[in-house]
Amino acid sequence: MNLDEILLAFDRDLESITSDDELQNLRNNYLGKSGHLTTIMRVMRDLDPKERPIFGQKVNAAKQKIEQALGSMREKLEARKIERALKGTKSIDLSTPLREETGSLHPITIIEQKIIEIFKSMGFSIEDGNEVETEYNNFEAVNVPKDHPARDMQDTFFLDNGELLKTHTSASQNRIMRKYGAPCKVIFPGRCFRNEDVDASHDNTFFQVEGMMINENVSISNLIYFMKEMLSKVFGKDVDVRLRPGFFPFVEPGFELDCKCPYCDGKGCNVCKSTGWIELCPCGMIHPKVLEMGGIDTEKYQGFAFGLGLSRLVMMVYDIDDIRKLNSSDLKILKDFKIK
Ligand code: FA5
Repeated sequence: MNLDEILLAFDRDLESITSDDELQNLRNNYLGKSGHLTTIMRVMRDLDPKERPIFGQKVNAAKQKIEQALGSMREKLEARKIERALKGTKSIDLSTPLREETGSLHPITIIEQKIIEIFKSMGFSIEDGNEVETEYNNFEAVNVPKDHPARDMQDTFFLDNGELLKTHTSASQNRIMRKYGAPCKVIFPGRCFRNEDVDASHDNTFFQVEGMMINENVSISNLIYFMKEMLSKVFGKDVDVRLRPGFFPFVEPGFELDCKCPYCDGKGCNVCKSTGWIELCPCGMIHPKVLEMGGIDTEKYQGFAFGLGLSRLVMMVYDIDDIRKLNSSDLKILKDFKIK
């Protein structure tokens, strides 16, 4: 074939192309190593030297023409693919207003982050606890030996391997004492699990924030100071607290810390059930046995610990009437919470 015949044949072949593979074969047939244009270049050798440049230019022009035609065909094939994909789908209305639905933080996360920031600003370190724990850390290390009646206070999910889902954040106390030694100021938020009947204020999965301060001369007034600071910052106003005696094997003395209802300032409302006070978190001076098991010198150091019910605090902040809403996957409920 001469050059004109090659171009005519190419045009004819191009018309029948329907796929990317066919297009690639066509390219190889004309521009490939043994393609028509490559082959015809060999003719140059037999030409009169004067005619060679003219012939070379003609071959290059033909090559360009073929390249362009192959490019256009590639675009056509792409367009056909898109057309096929869109067939049967509804047409797109570009004038439809954009639906600006963005994700939001879970209310537990919002308050947890707030508490973390507040305690950080007061010099506390933040730690993460395990959700699967040893029986030792969850019970023995916090002075709840086997057969101690206090174990019944926290119905436990045991795992087949003898470990358990931690029933309280206190399960991390021993590990953290061993990590930090004394003195230390640490808070450790975490998810806890209890195998108990669920109702509006009890869930089998809930969050606590544990706090611990160990140093020389630490007393319960340090605890009162930090809790007042934290609550006043969470509620954005001065909040009073009070202590009542409470029993927990890991603290001595132990207390229940109540805060004056921030909604009615102690006058009585439906949040505080007309009592003016809200039971907020158990706390106390860490039992010397617990400190010893954590490797702390009890001659020199004392400490306080508290176990704040984070899920219950979140319910209070956002006026949520049922704790189970917090673990629900219903976005209609969860998206209503805005950052306070
Ligand atoms: C404890 O868990 C102790 N470890 C707290 C502690 C730490 C005391 C350090 C002293 C020193 P308690 O079982 O009371 O204590 O739980 C603490 C808080 O967790 C409760 O006040 C409550 O707010 C929350 N809580 C307990 N059980 C549930 C539950 N089933 N659902 C939701 N919140 C719960």
